[in-house]
Amino acid sequence: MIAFELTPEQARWQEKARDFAQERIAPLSWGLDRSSHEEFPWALIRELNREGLLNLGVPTEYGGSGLDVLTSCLVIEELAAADPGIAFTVTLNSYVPLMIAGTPEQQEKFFPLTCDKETPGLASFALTEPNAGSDAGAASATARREGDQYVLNGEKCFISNGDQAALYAVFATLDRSAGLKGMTAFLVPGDSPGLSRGKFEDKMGFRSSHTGVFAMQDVRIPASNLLGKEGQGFKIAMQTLEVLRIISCGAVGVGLARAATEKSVEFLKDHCHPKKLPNQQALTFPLADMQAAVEAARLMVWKTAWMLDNKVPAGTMSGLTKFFASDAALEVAQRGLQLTGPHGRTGRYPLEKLVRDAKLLQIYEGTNQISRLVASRGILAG
Ligand code: COS
Repeated sequence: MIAFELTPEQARWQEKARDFAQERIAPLSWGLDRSSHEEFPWALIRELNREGLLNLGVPTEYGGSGLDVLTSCLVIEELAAADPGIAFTVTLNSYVPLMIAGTPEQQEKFFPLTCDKETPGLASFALTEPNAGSDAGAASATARREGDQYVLNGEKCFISNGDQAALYAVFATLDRSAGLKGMTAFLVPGDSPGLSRGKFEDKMGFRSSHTGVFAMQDVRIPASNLLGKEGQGFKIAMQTLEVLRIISCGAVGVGLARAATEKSVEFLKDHCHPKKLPNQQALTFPLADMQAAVEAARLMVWKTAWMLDNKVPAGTMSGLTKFFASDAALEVAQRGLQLTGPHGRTGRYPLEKLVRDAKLLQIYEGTNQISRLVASRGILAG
């Protein structure tokens, strides 16, 4: 049985997110993009937290909103339609490896770092290194066991919230000779002695979110901060990415593409004769293509989110959805920019910004080449 109706609860979250996004985020989006973005929008993050829109997937008993993946995607589409970078920051607090692999004791201990009602912290997924991007298994950060502690060393780069997270999920190897089976995941609080954060990247898009480097020099953490078991780090990273590719890329891409379409419609209505416009097909046919892309990407996001919520293996769909939704977002934003012309470089019709944001969707949470690799392997495996 297939039903596309939202439950009353889902519709309530969608409406709440839409209202907040349009009233509180949209007016700030252009300024956040244009500023030097040294100031992280903490005031907005705290507001999102107060509204229950920051720790979406975290169980309510730990201070989160307890949403499933599908409902989170509805919320994220709304936030992304107002500002994709802010939506992206939110997604990292919602489905961190602590959600996926943390024990109840670890969740009880660490979620207060990100869910505190007044001073919520941000979470970070720290996998990438200067010499290990697409080939995530080549990560060379090390961990060694000393008594009842682990000692971590190494450098991580291109880490979202890397310059300021309260909690990092760090992937490091206990045994380089064991390859992927040596990779292990650890929970590292941001204030751990020996952890030094570098400057954030001055990047082309998603300028309202921060991406940075951090280094670990003999960072000591209790053995109880081991996430999963020794050697399970690679699997935990892949499981996390399977979800993030839907919520951080798919749902963000749908919101971005929707905003690009809506802004283009607004522009055409503002600038064209209302009676002539419907017959000006050079202007209106692109709208049909743009809307088709939004609808198709949304269906893929909803289906994959449903699969994740219902524990249906979703690796292939996650890969397909990631590249389809992000390719669609870039295509739609570029078409919108072409339609709006020079007006598309302004804050009123910010298509140029959406093009820059959309390009990054094709790169993060695994490049679209990696997504095609994951999906095609799944197709061949049947
Ligand atoms: N869930 C659980 N386990 C998974 C999994 C998943 N979604 N995906 C892979 N695994 C397991 C495999 O089953 C395999 O385990 P076994 O050895 O026990 O069979 C193991 O992980 C290795 O998988 P695989 O053989 O596919 O690894 P490869 O090195 O060939 O490929 C890719 C891994 C390239 C897909 C991986 O490195 C990757 O996703 N890279 C991109 C990293 C990325 O997205 N970085 C962005 C970080 S955040 S911006």
